[in-house]
Amino acid sequence: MKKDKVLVIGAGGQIGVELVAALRVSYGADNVIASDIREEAHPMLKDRGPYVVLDAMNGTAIRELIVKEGITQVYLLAALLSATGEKNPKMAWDINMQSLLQLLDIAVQEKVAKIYWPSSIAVFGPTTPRDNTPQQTIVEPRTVYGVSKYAGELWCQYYHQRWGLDVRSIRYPGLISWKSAPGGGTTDYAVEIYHEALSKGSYNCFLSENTYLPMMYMDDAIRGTIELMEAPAEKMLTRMAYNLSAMSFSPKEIADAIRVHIPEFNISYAPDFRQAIADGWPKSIDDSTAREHWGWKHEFDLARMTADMLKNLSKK
Ligand code: AKB
Repeated sequence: MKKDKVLVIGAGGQIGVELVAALRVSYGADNVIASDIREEAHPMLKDRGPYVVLDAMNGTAIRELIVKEGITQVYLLAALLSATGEKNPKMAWDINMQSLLQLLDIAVQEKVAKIYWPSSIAVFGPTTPRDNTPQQTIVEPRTVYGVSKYAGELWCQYYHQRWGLDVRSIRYPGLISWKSAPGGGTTDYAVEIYHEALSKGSYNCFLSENTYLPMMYMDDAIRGTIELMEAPAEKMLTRMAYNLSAMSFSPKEIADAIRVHIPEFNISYAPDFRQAIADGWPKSIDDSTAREHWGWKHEFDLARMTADMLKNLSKK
């Protein structure tokens, strides 16, 4: 069993519930503290290890917990995503930035060994090359979420260069999972579609049929995140977030993949404000830098993920 003491902030979200479960296997249940602003723990976090009610904006409470528990690694997952962020840009900026900046300071002052903070493909914008978007390219995000993620990446790099802080990050594509629901993202359709295929046999998609976006199954995302965090520091040849890719598909293609299992499944399209967000993002991602630096490899493609999603959601 590894020796670290880990704190996950925002553990009740789509990534958090699965990340906590995976970390507890490696570090021991008692050595991974799940925390979230919600009083009531997510069912996947209940009675499976320590749970603390914690506001990601409350630096005093975070510092106290880190000192009291001797925390050596923090994963900061609390954030407002792209679609929610556009409804309240100032709030998205405050939550996404303030939570990061105060944690970076606490980590330096309290000598926390490692920090994880997620970035996103939302850092890219309409002026970025959209096919096989490289690790380093034109970056002019047009959503407040993307602006906060890119600014956050630069802050992480700055704290590493200035204070030697070991802070690591991934630019997640859309994440697809059956255990927990996403909230407030532009890529959320790719989770909703499986639920409605099973419950209604049809889905009305908020993106148009040929909108390609980079996506990843949650199993790959969790494994990749832990592999990044466990990689030796000398392999981290960039301290900006790593591009990570697994698959890229359109609503039409995911519907076709579902029809292999549910032939009568029907999809319709009613694009809303999220279409403009998707149109400014990459269609596919070049993640060769992560593959070269620390050996990233994805396992799930669209067909394998679809079979797994439908099997598990049907049981659920
Ligand atoms: C979103 O759609 O906002 C997120 C993301 C790509 O970061 N899933």
